[in-house]
Amino acid sequence: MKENLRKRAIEVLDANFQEGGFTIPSKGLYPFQWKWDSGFIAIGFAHYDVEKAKTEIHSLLDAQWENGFIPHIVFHSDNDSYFPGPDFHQSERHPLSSKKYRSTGMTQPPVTGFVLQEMYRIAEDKQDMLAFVKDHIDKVYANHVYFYENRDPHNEGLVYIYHNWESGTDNSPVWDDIWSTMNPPEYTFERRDTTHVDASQRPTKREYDHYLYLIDIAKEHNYDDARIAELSPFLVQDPLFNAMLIKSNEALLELYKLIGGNGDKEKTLQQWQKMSIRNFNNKLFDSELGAYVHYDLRNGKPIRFVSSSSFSPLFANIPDQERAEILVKTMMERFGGEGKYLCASFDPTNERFNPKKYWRGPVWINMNWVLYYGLKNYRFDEIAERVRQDSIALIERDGFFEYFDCRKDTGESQRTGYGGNNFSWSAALLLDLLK
Ligand code: 2M8
Repeated sequence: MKENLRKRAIEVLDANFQEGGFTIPSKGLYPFQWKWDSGFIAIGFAHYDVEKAKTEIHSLLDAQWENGFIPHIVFHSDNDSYFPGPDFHQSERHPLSSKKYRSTGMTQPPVTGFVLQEMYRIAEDKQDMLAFVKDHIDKVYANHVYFYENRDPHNEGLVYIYHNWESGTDNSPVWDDIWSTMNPPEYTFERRDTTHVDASQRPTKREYDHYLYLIDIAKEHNYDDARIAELSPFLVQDPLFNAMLIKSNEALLELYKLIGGNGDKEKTLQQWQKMSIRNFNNKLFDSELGAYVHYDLRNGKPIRFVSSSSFSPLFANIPDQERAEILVKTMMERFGGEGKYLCASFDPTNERFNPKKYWRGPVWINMNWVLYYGLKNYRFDEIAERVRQDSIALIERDGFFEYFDCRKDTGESQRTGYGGNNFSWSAALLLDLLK
């Protein structure tokens, strides 16, 4: 059984690997390289094809801008099956953008640091992988410098995102109240996602108007970070995004120690860690909800909802043990009921929860992977094991889908894996969870 799943996961990943040396998340729906997908995919490859894992990360970092920024999509090829493509994003307006690749002018959660460490952990030939890490780590470090220098206007050690696509959790209900502060124009455009996936499982047309409008504002200012920080109606400190940054800081620190001779960078990383972890705990923990929440930097207030992002700080060792216990209690009470697979992407007890709609409720394997290791960090071994088993069970039930219905009894006659099929990170992270 396990062997069969493993074999199928490898088939999915290999079929999505492209000649240009990168892997698409899912055929048709997502035909380019995405930043955080790329990291999770490399972890999967590391289990059976180390060269592909290296190629994946190398090609992502090859698209880095001169200011250290790494874009959320690298448009390696012309492909009109995705909207919005490079002609809409026009990231070349930024003077320091890559001259080699077209890309978006927004980013995604900074996973690459901890991905390098995972690749090192998994690799059998440690020396060979350390040589790869040594050749690439400074680029990842430069990406963190970019974040701390350009995305942290109040020097809190907490970086902002200016677009919901930067969060990775695209249409989370967490953003609904921000959308209601905006009134974007009605754009005329041809959606491509809904030609690949049932529209009821994707964001609405009106939500897309908001997404496009935010890009237009950034474009108008040539993707200048300071102008965006001043003007974007969407400016959020996201617990998931910041937890990924903190986890990657920790990974870079440990890898630099292994490499040796990088005392200055180690010192800077330690300073960032101290400030980021302190302010993360002070600013983003909501003791009434018993969870970390997003902070709306534009409107100066917390966004008080519990989502799977609320638990991601466990992965980055951010809470102390006592707080970790509170978090897990919240997770089990709201998300962990008997009839449910862990872990829904949004609070199942909230009226905004939708078990079929993208980031408004379904289970995502990448988030489960983050939670699995997070729970292990604090010795919640039984719950961690449940997250692992649930991830495997969902893939066995539905296949290698993009997201899954968390209800054990859905009452549906139709399949309950949603979005894109043969989805790369579901396959890649299953390989890691299976061993
Ligand atoms: C989804 O996002 C893209 C935009 O970036 C889309 O809907 O077109 C998200 O799930 C995101 O987290 C993911 O990286 C991307 C590719 O898998 O798809």
